[in-house]
Amino acid sequence: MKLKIFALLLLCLAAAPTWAATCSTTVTGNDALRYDKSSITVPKSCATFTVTLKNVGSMPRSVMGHNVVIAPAADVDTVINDGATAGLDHDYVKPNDADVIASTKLIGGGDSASTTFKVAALKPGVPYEFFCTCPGHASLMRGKIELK
Ligand code: CU1
Repeated sequence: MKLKIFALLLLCLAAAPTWAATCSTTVTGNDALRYDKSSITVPKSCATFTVTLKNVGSMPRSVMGHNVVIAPAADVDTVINDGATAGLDHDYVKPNDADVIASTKLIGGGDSASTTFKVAALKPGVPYEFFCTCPGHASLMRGKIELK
């Protein structure tokens, strides 16, 4: 009996690290206009959350650049259009765009970039998405942000 309790205690201790929320994630983007994730879970218990993008393709930023931009689902089209106007020099994101929660730089093959945002910026009940604002990419490079 005592041995069983001891074994259970050991199991609990082994599981302990999984209790802490992970406040970051990595997403890859490739030359076929694909992220490796269709959704990103952001734990409510995190103060901040970091998304790292790795462009695993081989083409330069001006040809097959990718970024990760996070915005309310309702504002995605506006953010993409404003980004196209802002152009490559601004990573296809309008400077100080109030609709944008977070955005990485636009990166080419072999590069990586991160963005960190305050989780409190995500309002409960509002659907958010992550997407690439390089013109034409978001039709394939788009996923959901899930606040949990
Ligand atoms: Cu892209």
